[in-house]
Amino acid sequence: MLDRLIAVVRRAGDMIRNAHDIEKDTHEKNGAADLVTKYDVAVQTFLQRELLALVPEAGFLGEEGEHETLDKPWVFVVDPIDGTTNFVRHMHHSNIAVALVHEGCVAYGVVYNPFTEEMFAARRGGGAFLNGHPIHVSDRDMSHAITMCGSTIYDRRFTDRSFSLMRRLYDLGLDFRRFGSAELDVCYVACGRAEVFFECRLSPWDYAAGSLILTEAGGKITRLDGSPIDPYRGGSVWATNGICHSVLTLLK
Ligand code: LIP
Repeated sequence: MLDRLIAVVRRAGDMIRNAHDIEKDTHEKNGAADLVTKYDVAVQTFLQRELLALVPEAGFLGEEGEHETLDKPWVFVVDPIDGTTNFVRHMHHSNIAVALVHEGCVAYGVVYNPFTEEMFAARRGGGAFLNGHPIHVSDRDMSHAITMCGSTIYDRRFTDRSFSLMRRLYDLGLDFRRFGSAELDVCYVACGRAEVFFECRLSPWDYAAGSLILTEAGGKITRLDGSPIDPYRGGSVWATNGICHSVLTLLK
């Protein structure tokens, strides 16, 4: 099944890599921080058709469009373009994220950046891979940690907390990065490029696929209060290499 999911996501990546006139038919959903392009819609339509052909009995929870009930045993949780603003501005740091969830537990995760052709993938219990090669989190402690952050631009109620956390983690660690794509941030922790990622509020499609890739790579992911994440309901995300996870207790 993982190989078949990868094949579908790779074809969707061709749609993004070949995109043109991106700014045309781009509009704001909830303000300038929440964009949707014609490619978000086209890629999600493609993914829904192809993924449900693989698992016809599954539900589908995608970023764009209506959200159906989640009472089916199998559910796809999909972000057709995670890092939409990066995509619109040709930053080439965006991805397609597909999670296949079984009874509320992520069973398969695929995160693909079509610009770098980096395919992160995992099956529960089967390890995590980047372009077919095993990946693992780093063993760096917090003093050597690079922290990636999200600024929760959709909801300015979290601005002060986001920047306060970022400053405290900067003081505890080595440096910080803000890349603009949560799923890739989580995968960068999984492959050891960084040690910590947090964001005060995300939608489930922004982290569901990456959450399995990270845990299969030896990392840990929870809410900022330490509670478990939910692949169906959004909230905060605290993703680490495991060694740095306990820093959370210093951030209360
Ligand atoms: C993005 C996330 C990012 C967050 C942005 C945005 P989108 O997802 O991946 O971490 O900070 O505000 O939500 O909307 O580009 O798919």
